[in-house]
Amino acid sequence: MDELGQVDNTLFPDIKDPAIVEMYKNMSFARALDAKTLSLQRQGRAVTYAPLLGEEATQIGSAMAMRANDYFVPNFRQHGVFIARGMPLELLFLYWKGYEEGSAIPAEVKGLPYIVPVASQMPHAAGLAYAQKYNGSDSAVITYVGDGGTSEGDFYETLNFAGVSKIPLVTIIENNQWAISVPRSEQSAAQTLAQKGFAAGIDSVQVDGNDAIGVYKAVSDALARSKEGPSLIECVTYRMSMHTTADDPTKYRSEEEVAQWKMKDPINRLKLYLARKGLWSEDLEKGMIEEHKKAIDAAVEKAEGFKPDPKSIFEHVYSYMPDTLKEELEEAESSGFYMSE
Ligand SMILES: Cc1ncc(C[n+]2csc(CCOP(=O)(O)OP(=O)(O)O)c2C)c(N)n1
Repeated sequence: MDELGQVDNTLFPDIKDPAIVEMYKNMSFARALDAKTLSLQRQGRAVTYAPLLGEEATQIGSAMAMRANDYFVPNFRQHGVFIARGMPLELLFLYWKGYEEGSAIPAEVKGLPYIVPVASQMPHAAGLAYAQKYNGSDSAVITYVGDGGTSEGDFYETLNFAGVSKIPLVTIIENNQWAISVPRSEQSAAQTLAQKGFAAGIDSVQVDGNDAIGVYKAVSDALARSKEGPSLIECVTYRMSMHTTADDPTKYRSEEEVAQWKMKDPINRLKLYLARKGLWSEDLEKGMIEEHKKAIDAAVEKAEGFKPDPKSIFEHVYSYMPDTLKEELEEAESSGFYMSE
């Protein structure tokens, strides 16, 4: 799909109109949630946040291509994927408010929690994919990594293992052009990041990451052949906002660059496509915005009503509490650090 929302029908995937409208709604929802979380952080109501603005097509397009039994392994920016997979929204807010409870992903979402060390999620994803193959399951695993993450050892080791073991792993490089202040051009001398997969014997492709239908097509094709082995998909997109709320991109990138990418806005592009097909209207837009606001406000209220239990910092570290941790908990309790209501 080009920037005017015109498609190449010879490449069009098997996706029906209602699903494309759903895709548009999910992308708009991801953007609304993004704006809300950023504003909460600015008001001191969230600890930190990594915005996804501009990356909605890569995230929603890929998440909607997943089949019910597929798993995903995110890094720290895939809020859109969580949304499309039915994550209870208040858990997302809890995570960004700094509560571990936000990492308790419901089983039906089939996702691992956010992870902050760059690329360390990839070996986890490879392990999960290996387990699917070992158990003869039909499920595949999708993992996400940034352009910066493709410079890490974990990235190469995962791809090498995936290629040799022919595991059902789809690696999505969310190439948003910047790894904090390091541009893509200083990240790798490779002509594309997708070609890093070829060396590992992996079916690899580069797609326009601002084209939700194109991403959907690449990911559904990769999933359809996942039983035969892994795939790598480089989604070329752009981080329109800051890296995280601790970052100021005006210090290292030009306004012209941002303005150029704004013209390739993924949501606007899909809207143009829907309008061409008579699937978009002012009423649809208005109703959708209201629905989104209601859902987000309700989730914020729930998250802000959450009463943390200080004891929880001692739990969930191990499958059972070892004696050393029990001692620490007892000490904390007797010192008054931990007081139950
Ligand atoms: C192993 C490791 N090194 C450094 C960092 C600090 N760090 C956090 S995000 C980031 C840049 C990541 O860039 P990229 O992989 O392109 O992802 P993006 O932020 O663009 O989504 C760095 C260096 C970290 N979290 N983990």
